[in-house]
Amino acid sequence: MKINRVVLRHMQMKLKAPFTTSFGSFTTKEFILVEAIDEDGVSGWGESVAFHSPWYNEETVKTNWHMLEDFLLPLLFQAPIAHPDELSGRFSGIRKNNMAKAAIEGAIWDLFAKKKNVPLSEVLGGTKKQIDVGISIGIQKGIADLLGIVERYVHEGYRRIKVKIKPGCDVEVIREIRRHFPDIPLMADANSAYSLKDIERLKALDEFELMMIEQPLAADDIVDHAALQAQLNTPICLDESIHSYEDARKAIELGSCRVINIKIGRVGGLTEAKRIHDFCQTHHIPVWCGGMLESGVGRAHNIAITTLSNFSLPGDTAASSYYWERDIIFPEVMVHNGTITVPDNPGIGYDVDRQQVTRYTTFTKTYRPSLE
Ligand code: OSB
Ligand code: MG
Repeated sequence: MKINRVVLRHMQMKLKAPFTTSFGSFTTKEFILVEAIDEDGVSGWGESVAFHSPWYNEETVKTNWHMLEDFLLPLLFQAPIAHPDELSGRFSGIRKNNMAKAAIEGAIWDLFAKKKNVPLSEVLGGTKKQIDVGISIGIQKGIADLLGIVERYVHEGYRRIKVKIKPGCDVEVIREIRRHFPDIPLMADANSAYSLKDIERLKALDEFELMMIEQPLAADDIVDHAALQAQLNTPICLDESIHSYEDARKAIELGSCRVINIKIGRVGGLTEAKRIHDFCQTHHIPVWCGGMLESGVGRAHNIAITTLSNFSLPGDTAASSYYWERDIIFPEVMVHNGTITVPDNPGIGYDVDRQQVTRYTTFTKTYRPSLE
């Protein structure tokens, strides 16, 4: 593949309802949409999952734009690409900035699959034709609101319910959900809100038979998580702590978790996501695909990677309509009885709706290989 140009678009999409975690509330999603166009005029699409502010990790929309403009796109333009797997090597001189790397790598994967005329899921080695999905519910004002929302999505058929917890908004909340829904597949995500000092509170969650507790301790930790996992019956799932294959290998070796949430952006792209998936499969660690409040483009990439066989637990890829009044892909992502039918069109398998893209674009810039 020879890339003729890359268009970066700064996007702003209003969420249907604010999404609240232990770090605060979102009302609008700001992100970078990446379009890579080859010499034949074929477009591949990617999405940066970095947020406006660095609460989830150290990256932001602005740092991603900077990394793409000043470092990653010049490396991309240096030479043609035979296979997207080459990009992780080409970018290896740039430390971290995984979400920026994944954004352009994702566009190249889509382009690669489109040139081969096969679905992205298939070029990644996925075989599932349908995937099971769950839903992630943000922190609500009161327990009554939360129970109402749980009821709604259980009724819609989502395959598991995830709720956000933080100190003071945990054991009682989970107890109440369990009282009303004794049998639903349920899990809790702490987004690093606890430390080992809270071990008794976390142990108190064991009685509710959660599928797992996601990222209870610090975002950069795998040592304390190992100590905690040794004391808990509930499996720990790591999210923020896993940035690479090497992180996954070390966490599994230490016993820091029994499940891993793979987010394509957090680990630097689909190539690394697949490596982690394969390693976890060999070591009997089930994985699932996390979410970052993506637009349809990011959602399509998540669906494609989830078709790999060790994505054996429902992920966070909800229907487009959970977050968006109107998505930027056509058709939008639909969930029926907790499953998504994997598209069988080439590449990401959904059409990007350029009219909607334009509507949500705040500014755009086109990059080309320099002429020497
Ligand atoms: O920790 O998984 C997380 C959203 C933003 C940042 C981090 C997380 C989340 C979610 C929602 O839980 C995932 C989604 O529905 O896209
Ligand atoms: Mg999480």
